[in-house]
Amino acid sequence: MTREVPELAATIAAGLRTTRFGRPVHAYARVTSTNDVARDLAGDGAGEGTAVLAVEQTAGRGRLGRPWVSPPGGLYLSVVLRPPLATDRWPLLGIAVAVGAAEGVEPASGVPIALKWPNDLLAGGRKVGGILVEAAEGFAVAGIGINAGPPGAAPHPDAASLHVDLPGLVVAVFSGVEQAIDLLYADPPSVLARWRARSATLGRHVRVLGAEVVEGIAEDIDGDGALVLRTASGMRRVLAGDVSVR
Ligand code: BT5
Repeated sequence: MTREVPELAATIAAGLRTTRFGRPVHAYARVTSTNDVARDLAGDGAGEGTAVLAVEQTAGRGRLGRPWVSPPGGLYLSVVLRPPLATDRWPLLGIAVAVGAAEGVEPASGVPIALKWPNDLLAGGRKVGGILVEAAEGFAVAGIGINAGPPGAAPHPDAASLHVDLPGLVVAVFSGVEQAIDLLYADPPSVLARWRARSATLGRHVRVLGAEVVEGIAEDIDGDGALVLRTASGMRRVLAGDVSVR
């Protein structure tokens, strides 16, 4: 891990409108993955909302060990969660964090944000952000990556990138995610309703690559966060996978 960037942490702290999220926020110039640093802090007892931000990641990751390209300019943020929920509800954390991130990014950037199941953020149909929730004993770490930088500088083919003030984006994401997580803890169905309202997946003919390939019309997201598909052979639920629109 490299040096801390206290002036960045201070700028964000000065703008925070949350009660827990980002309190505190640790900012670093460069880390392997902000999820690794947040996991260590949580293992040492850090409370819910403790956050790690990095200017750049050298080994940013997505789901299933896939890489997350993380050059300077983008938002790389991880937040410690201590959900007061039965662990069979924890798959909903990623859904809630995606809803909250979208609700923060949209007003901060002025760009409409849609959600692709399970928790990709899309701008203009292209992936502009992703969420990686990693669970451990008694806590989870929610990793949030949002592409940002100069106009036209997307870090990945087919990706979108936002031209925004980064500290303002971080503050907005903290607010959105705290609200969505609080809503999840109090009333999970209302988070699902907010996810549906932003969905770019429901109603589409999709192919889901998970434990197996399932193709059909994406009808709904159920109370477990699973995607419900109408297939040629009946209704199917898929708990994890990657969606492509047919
Ligand atoms: C995700 O995985 O979308 C979750 C990404 C989470 C990143 C954050 S950053 C802070 C925290 N620390 C971490 O180390 N991770 C979290 P997944 O759905 O598996 O998507 C990964 C795929 O997206 C890759 O295989 C690429 O095809 C593509 N990709 C990689 N980098 C990208 C980028 N910057 N923008 C758009 N797509 C990208």
